[in-house]
Amino acid sequence: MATETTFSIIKPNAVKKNAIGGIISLFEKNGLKISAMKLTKIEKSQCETFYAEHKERPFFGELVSFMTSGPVVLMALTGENAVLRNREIMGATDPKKAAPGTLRALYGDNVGENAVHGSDSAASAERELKIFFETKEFANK
Ligand code: 3AN
Repeated sequence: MATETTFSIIKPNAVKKNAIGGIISLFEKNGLKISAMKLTKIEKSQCETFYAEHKERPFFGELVSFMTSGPVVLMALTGENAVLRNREIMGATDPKKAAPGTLRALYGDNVGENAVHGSDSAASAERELKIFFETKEFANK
């Protein structure tokens, strides 16, 4: 399996409840390396670009307003099979359906405020990393 890099966001609800350390710790324990990271607030227009595929969904406005409501942590995660591994660590979108011990079960509040985002494919990861990070050279040693 090749080493790859995926994109992750620690969402505003998780930052607010002091869960940054707990979340990063679980990534590291599961073999993913933080290869880029920033704590910032996302601009509305950038957030709309990021979630463009959900533009027609009824929750789009709510999603953008939540994601821009407070600081988030943007990360590149690098490791073997990183896209899939990150999805497994996060658990199902709805925290009520997420397996015990996954990030969304541990820190999610509801389907919108579900603590973390993770790219759903290698192509999405590439697109999303490009939106938030200038470099393509993520440290993976
Ligand atoms: P995932 O993030 O697991 O790939 P998607 O792609 O179905 O899940 O959802 C994209 C984003 O939209 C997620 N961050 C999630 O929080 C939000 N979302 C999904 N369904 C709802 C909903 N019914 N109400 C509010 N937000 C939602």
